[in-house]
Amino acid sequence: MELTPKQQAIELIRNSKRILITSHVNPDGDSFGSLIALTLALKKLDKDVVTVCSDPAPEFLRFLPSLDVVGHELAGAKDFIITVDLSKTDVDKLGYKRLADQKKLHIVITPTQGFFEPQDVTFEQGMPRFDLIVVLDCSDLERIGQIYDNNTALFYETPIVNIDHHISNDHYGKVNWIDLTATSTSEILVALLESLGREKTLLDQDIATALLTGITTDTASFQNASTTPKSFTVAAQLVAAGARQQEIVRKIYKTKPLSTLKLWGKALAKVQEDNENRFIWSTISQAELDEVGAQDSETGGVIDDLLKTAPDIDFALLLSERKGGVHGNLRAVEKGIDVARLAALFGGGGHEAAAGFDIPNTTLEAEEASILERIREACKA
Ligand SMILES: [Mn+2]
Repeated sequence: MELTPKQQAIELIRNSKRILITSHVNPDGDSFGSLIALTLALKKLDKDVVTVCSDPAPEFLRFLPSLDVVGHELAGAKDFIITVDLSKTDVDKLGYKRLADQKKLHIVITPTQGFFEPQDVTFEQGMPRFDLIVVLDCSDLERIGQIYDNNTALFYETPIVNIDHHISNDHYGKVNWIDLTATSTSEILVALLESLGREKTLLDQDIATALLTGITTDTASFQNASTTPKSFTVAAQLVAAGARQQEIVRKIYKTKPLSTLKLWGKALAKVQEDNENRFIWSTISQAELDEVGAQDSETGGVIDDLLKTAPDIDFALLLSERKGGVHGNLRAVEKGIDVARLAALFGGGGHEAAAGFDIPNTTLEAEEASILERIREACKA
């Protein structure tokens, strides 16, 4: 009988010793929650784990336990091997000397007798340092960012387990565990940890807190249309395992920097509605971000906390200027509205209830009207 993706993922993880774990750029609560949870759990299983994300955690996630298990650079993904032919003479001593001023390293080989010659020495790249790569919450490999760009060969040479809940996932793994009914990757990981743990539970207070953070942020506190009975069951299980739910709510929803509140003011003052196509939209320009001293990442909350609360709409759209381009954020309010389909019009992706897109090297002024026009056309189609 053929194994399910879940069973294959579990087999691969069980049989691997050195595991690299990563996720997407612009990380959110689900990517960091799942990165931390899987790292801590695999360490309990005595796996040799390296976890990296191309970008650091945004400010609102800095309360997460064991945040420092996630690095930002992948150093030495492969060893460099120097081979010395010992058929003429053997090695008596081996040492090295670092020439700091010349940025050089001398490797000193003292023979037992005679001498070594250049032709006795050969070089090669070692095997990748990992048996397995687990990519979390990431619809395609490019979304991993510089960790992928700088180590492309590693990603081709090493088997990948791809665990995600986005409909736009392009199945780049050897094993693709894509559960579209899950609210978040963190929710999928609860099932993974249950199976990996076998006789004793891997869940502890920190792991449960990290996973509940992912579920909470991806469902906007269980408000999104994607919230299912199962997500409540899983959340209850995590709270029972010691997840610090009040801390999550306090840190994520009740602590807003003044800059975020000012930004909300700007966005709210400009909300417009399209009654015919049942959506609302607003914009945040780079000048407004600068004026209130807010970071790009603070725009994310605007759509979840404010725009989605409007009555009688199917979805909300927020357009913001980010990194020299225009970023679109879409949220479904009514169940059955698929905003990933709208994001795809602009080369973006996501899932039914929440999606986004980026149009590089442009401004709001240049794009706003044509974006709205294409979205209206798609609404009518
Ligand atoms: Mn997610």
